[in-house]
Amino acid sequence: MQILVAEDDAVTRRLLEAHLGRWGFDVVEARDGSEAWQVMQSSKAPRLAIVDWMMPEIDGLELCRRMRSGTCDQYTYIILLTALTGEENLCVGMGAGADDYLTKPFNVNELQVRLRAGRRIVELQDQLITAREALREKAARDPLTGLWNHEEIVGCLARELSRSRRSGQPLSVVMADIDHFKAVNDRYGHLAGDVVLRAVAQKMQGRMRPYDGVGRYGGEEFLIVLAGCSAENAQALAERLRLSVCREPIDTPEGLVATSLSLGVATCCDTSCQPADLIRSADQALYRAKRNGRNRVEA
Ligand code: GH3
Ligand code: MG
Ligand code: MG
Ligand code: MG
Ligand code: MG
Repeated sequence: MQILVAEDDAVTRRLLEAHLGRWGFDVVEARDGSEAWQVMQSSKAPRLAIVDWMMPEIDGLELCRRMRSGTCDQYTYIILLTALTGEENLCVGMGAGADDYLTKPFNVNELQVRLRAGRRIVELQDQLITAREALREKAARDPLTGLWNHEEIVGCLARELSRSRRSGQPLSVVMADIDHFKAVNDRYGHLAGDVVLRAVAQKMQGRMRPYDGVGRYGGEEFLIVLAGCSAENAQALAERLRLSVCREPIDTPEGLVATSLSLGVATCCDTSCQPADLIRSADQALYRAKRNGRNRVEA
């Protein structure tokens, strides 16, 4: 684990570095507060810090305040290490944002156990962040297909649309609907229907670029958001999707199920275009594809 040592006194700094190196820490040294603040502004800043109070320019207190001002990406556990003793100084130091306070000359064993406590807190926080990210990801997915759920894909469309407005890049969407899916359920049962849904979703996902958004818009309807994709390219992609689904039947426990998709394509054509406009146009194109015989692409 990386640790920042912010200390203007070379002797103390070398002493600290020797101990920390022995305890397995990867030491990042700063010879004053400004250097320390530069280190802390990087996205890979150390999560533990030993900070001296009295340093030229930016002192330890000011460094603590800046580190707690909300501009750093992650939380860093700070041990303030200072020759200033007494309860009053301790209150000022911890009031500025330090997590712990140690006076010089410091006891090596005490520093080691206090660092261990800091490390526990940093590790616990990392576990919480990982768990929260996993929950957020899970909440954004459709449980049956693993695609983005309705809210997420509509949110993705809104974000990509405002991005494309700023960049002037085109944006296309595809609305895809499985043909006669009710009949699949009626004939093979809902479990086989679910297998078909998952297989179609997998085929779609497999054909997308990593930055395309694919979501389950509703029951057997899928919305695809294609950032930077022209009308022509979106139609070609929709056609490839159509072919990949209708070319081979889907293997289910109830037997092979022939499946096809109807697809509607819409492309953003002016800066006033809203997410709802694009969805409406894609829906209308999809409706034409159904009316014109299904298993086809319309724009
Ligand atoms: P069309 O070609 O006009 O789209 O006909 P369709 O039968 O596909 O369309 P319709 O809207 O009449 O029926 C959609 C069916 O999709 C009805 C519904 O039971 C089924 N469905 C929706 N969600 C699921 C699901 O999660 N699992 C299964 N097995 N079926 C679903
Ligand atoms: Mg000093
Ligand atoms: Mg439908
Ligand atoms: Mg359908
Ligand atoms: Mg229908």
